Amino acid sequence: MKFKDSIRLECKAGDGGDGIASMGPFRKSDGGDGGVGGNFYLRGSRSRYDLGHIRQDNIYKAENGERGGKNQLTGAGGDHYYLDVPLATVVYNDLGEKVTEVTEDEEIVLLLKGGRGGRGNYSFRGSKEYGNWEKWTPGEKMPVTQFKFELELQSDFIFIGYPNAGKSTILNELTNANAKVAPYEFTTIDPQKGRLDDITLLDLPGLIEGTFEGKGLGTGFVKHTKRSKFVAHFVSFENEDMIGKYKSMRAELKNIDEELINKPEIIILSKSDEVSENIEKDMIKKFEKETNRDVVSVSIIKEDSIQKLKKLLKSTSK
Ligand SMILES: Nc1nc2c(ncn2[C@@H]2O[C@H](COP(=O)(O)OP(=O)(O)OP(=O)(O)O)[C@@H](O)[C@H]2O)c(=O)[nH]1
Ligand SMILES: [Mg+2]
Repeated sequence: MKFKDSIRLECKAGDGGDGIASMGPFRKSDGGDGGVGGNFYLRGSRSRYDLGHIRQDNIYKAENGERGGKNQLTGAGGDHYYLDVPLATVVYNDLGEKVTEVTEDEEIVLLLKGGRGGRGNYSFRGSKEYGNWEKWTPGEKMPVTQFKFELELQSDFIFIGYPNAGKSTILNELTNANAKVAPYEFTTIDPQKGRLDDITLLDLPGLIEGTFEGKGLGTGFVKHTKRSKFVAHFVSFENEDMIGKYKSMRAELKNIDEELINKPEIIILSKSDEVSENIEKDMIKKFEKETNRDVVSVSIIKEDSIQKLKKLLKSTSK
């Protein structure tokens, strides 16, 4: 299924129930008020991956309030509607103005308030209108409202690097994720999420020179980098000039979105099994000197390197 990070949706809160006119014993008005309509809520769900579970051809509705009853009975309130959304979901109205956002698991945000119930004839007692026993008012009718939902994935680390650097392999190794891995470029088309204890990792499609101009898979993923705290920058030992590759990726990131190079970054030198240990150690030193950042090397076949990487992710995100 295609990753869905943007949808248009029609939502509606429940209508208020009508009040009623009713004549009780001794010709006394006893018609109850209508019930209040259900509210429309959004509920944050950490386990939702995208907006794909929401059908756009549906109008999502909260339940209407019921009519009032005889004997001064107020109608039942309509049930609220809770629409589960992934994190973070940002909601815009049809003028493009931001209405609200949902950023926390289980967070409940009111999107549309249910309609007020109408008045039954009993409620007019004591007023001039009481004489007119037929007096009642309708419940408040709620409109269908158009929204745009935009998903902006939240994460602690985003995985960034050239295609084929081993990003998805490492994501799968560290987390419960099951991202596709293959020995060719642009295997990952959509962002892939995984959790390492309480740390969220987000594996992004590989980037190349010119991505900012639409080459490769383009920059559609950029909105999913905004809410990440750190960059995990992958450079594979398969490259002859690793520092050069690193620098051109940084230049590319700057073109894509200036904010990307201002985020705190750790550097992961991947596929360390491709070189000797001496080359590996030298390269770590070179990168540390050049960048002044935390640098680790990693190989999928070296368990101790995976443990080291885990440690670095945890200490960085603290
Ligand atoms: N030798 C070696 N190969 C690896 C290692 N990690 C991953 N690979 C291989 O490298 C290839 C690419 O791995 P992916 O995890 O798909 O790379 P990616 O960075 O996610 O690639 P894109 O999704 O295309 O950006 C696969 O054939 C992996 O099996 C490693 O530590 N050592
Ligand atoms: Mg991948």
